[in-house]
Amino acid sequence: MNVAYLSIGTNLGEREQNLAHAVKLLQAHVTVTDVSAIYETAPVGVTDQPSFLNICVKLETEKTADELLTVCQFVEQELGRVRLYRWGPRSIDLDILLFNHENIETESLIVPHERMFERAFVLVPLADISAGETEQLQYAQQQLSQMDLQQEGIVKWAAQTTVSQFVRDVQ
Ligand code: GSY
Repeated sequence: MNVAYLSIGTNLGEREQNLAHAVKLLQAHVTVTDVSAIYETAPVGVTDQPSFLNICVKLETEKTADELLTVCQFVEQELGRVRLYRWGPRSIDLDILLFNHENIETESLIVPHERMFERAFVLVPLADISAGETEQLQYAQQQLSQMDLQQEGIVKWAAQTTVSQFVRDVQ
């Protein structure tokens, strides 16, 4: 059994619904065990765009990392992912952050995610669903402890719930 963590973000359309939909779609392919609180986060990269809602989820799966990437891309397509331009607004974005304790570098996938340790919008929700179980997660905690969340523009938007509560209104 593999354990993976994903970051999910959205800043177009019905943002909260987009997140719930994404988690519901993931459940058809993997076992989502934990979901973080929802955070409203200031855009990183191109800053002149709407604020994001971000979450992280923890999942268990027999799939390989490459197969999990295919699932993430499928979920993005199912939700009719719109991405206006690189680093710009998008309806939904799923990134694999961690896959077990592995370091993966292929043409299509880099794990741990290249920029995760410098992004508060990733590290804050990740801290809700992890507790330093691996060296990578300990490093994530350490990086987070050095960040000023007010300055990073991170605000809790909705409290953490169970996964089934999180997807309860999705048809
Ligand atoms: O990398 C994911 C898309 N993205 C985000 C995001 O999810 N949240 C915030 N706050 N800024 C972002 N910039 C990009 S690109």
